[in-house]
Amino acid sequence: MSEPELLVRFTEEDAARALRNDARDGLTDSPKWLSPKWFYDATGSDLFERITTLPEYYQTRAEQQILQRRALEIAEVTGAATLVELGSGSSEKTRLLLDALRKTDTLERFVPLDVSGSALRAAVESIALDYPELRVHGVVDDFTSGLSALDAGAGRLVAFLGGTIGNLLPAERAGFFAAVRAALRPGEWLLLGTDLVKDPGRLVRAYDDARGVTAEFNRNVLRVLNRELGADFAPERFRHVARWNAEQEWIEMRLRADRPMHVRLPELGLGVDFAEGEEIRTEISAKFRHDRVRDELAVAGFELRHWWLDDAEDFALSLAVA
Ligand code: AVJ
Repeated sequence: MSEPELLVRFTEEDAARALRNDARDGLTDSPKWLSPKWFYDATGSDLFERITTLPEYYQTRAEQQILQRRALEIAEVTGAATLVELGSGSSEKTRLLLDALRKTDTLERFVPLDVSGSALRAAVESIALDYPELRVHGVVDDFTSGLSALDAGAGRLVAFLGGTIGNLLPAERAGFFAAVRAALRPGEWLLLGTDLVKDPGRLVRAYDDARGVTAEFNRNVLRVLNRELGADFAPERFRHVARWNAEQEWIEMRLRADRPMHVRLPELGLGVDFAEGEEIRTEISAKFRHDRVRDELAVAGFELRHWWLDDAEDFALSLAVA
């Protein structure tokens, strides 16, 4: 086994600066917003792992089912020498791909990229142990801001799983697809997981589960601001709201102040007022249809070659070529 490498392009200081900028921009805007990327401290990551096991949250299981069935076909079609995984999160799905690519015997390198250095370090160590024939090069970076880490290597397959693409606004999404395409050469591949438009009742329940895990996950972002910015949010005074936006075809998560409040963020020299019922938008999670995925990829210069669904047709895995 060769020692796994870890390249830090996004440091703790970068993260701290980005959080301060986001919190200042979002909490002084009208309506107020916060970026979903700040959900994922250790507690938030644990809460998300719990979400993926909830009966209402079908996405993770659906994507897993598709990957289980299609991983070998993906390996055969792409013949990838390098697997790049963006926002690498749960390594279980990654292992399905790695196992398949091991069978076809083309893979040389695995490049997981994630903003969380601690999560990535652990993932890189365990993958390197289990796949000793691979070179493992972890990259700590924010995939929304830089993709030049993709530069090295040939025969690349870029995987962006879990439906995380849905967290980007349409303009950000277009920028992201274009940046991935610009980093690739013709004939290289993108594997993309997208949640699909479906009955709004089911969608809302997936983001407002009976056990209240998603509500805690949502409120956790306020705890992150309290800890990192010395803010004095009272998270329990904010109600979790999940709403289907039919026009935009996305789920919105919000936090609604249950009374007028003044919140101090001393590290920003900022005080923020909330009216009773005022909301902070904390996440959008866009839901897709085949034609939108195909068209948005085409605009960026990708051709959609495969579109695979789970049995319930809840989730899609797309394989596109540059
Ligand atoms: C990890 C971004 C795919 O949007 O469904 C889960 C995050 N938010 N429950 C999603 C999330 C609320 C999740 N992604």
